[in-house]
Amino acid sequence: MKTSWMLIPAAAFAAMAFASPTMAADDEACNLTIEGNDAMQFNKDAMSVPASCDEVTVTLKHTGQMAASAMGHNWVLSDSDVYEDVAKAGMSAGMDNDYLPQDDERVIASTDVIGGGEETSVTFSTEGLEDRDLTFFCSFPGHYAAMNGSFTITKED
Ligand SMILES: [Cu+2]
Repeated sequence: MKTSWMLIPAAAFAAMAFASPTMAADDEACNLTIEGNDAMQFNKDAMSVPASCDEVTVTLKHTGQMAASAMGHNWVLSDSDVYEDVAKAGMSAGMDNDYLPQDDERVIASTDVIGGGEETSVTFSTEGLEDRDLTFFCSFPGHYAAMNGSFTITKED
């Protein structure tokens, strides 16, 4: 995925320029972007998508300059009551496994670990996620306590 990341801003710009107001509103709502930086911070502490999204794509941009080995970030989604356990298990899984326990069903969705200037994304189904208390976080060792937030699937009336 890393080879094609430079194409994404151009595509997004084209979509903004040419989409009519009524077109693709649902699609845009199903595409979320979040940034991580060199100060071990996400730029959001809450993310949400409408329940009409069958799939969600989350794009993570590392706006810093530090290497993935020193200040790597990923975006991981788990139930809120287990995310800390997943993060701790990820610590011992190591960088080769993107600091996540492998084949662990508690990991609902996850991106690669990236370093400064990089971008990555993950697409996942919202099936079965409604009404669950979800938390997104970074599983890089020591980051989850500062880098986490709520993830909500909002029902439309
Ligand atoms: Cu991180």
